[in-house]
Amino acid sequence: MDFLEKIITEKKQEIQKMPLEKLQPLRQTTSFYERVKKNPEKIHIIGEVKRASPSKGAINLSVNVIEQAKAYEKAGVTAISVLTDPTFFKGSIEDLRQVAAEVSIPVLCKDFIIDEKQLIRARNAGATIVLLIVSALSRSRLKKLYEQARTLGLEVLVEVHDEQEQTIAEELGASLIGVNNRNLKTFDVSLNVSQLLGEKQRTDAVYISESGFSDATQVEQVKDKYQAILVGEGLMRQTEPMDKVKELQV
Ligand code: IGP
Repeated sequence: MDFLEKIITEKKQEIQKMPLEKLQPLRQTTSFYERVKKNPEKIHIIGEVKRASPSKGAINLSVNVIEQAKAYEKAGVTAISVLTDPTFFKGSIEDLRQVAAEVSIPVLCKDFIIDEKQLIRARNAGATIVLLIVSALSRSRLKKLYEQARTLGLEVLVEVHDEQEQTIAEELGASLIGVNNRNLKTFDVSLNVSQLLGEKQRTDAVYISESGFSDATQVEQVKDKYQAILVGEGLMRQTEPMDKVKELQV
């Protein structure tokens, strides 16, 4: 079983125990899409709160998520991503709730979403963006969850890793398309993925290059084709995350 299959199996059990929450009001903020389109010159950064990962183990388990998120916001990130998976990433929906209560920019719920209950829970905790991973979902399920998320007023980051998945995201009409440089089945990371798919963009979506960024030279390599990058580990290992955000802002 590859990692993705493993996490989906685990996720199904997590969801069985998850109550269907009563819908709370959507947290109000200017959309990520609008923020990027209004300021197309700069490379936008999504700073991620990531305590651990299945490929790296512990990254920063005892991080103060509020301080971390505030530092990102102060340094000028356009949105904050919070890993909420407990089993493999040691995150929680409470991490997201705390962050969303303390910042005013968009917050992305980073999880393996396969059920509408997760969308409602994310929105109630203050997320305004949710992640849908093409390789984790059937096409019909992807379409259904995408529509449900949009109906809930959420922005959807549709994550892809190859050209076929990119076409699926584009045909879905996704306005945020994330190209993950990490293969979720093998954990291999390569910016070549972003460079290759960068040549194939066919929509006016905001394209986001995700994973593996730790210095400005890497950002230079993708900034012509991508309007944004998503950075986790590269910020979580810093004692001064603000300085790192500024350094990556090429
Ligand atoms: C961040 P990195 O290499 O900067 O820590 O990566 C982010 O892209 C990564 O956490 C991620 C992810 C995902 C995690 C991208 N897609 C899907 C869980 C699920």
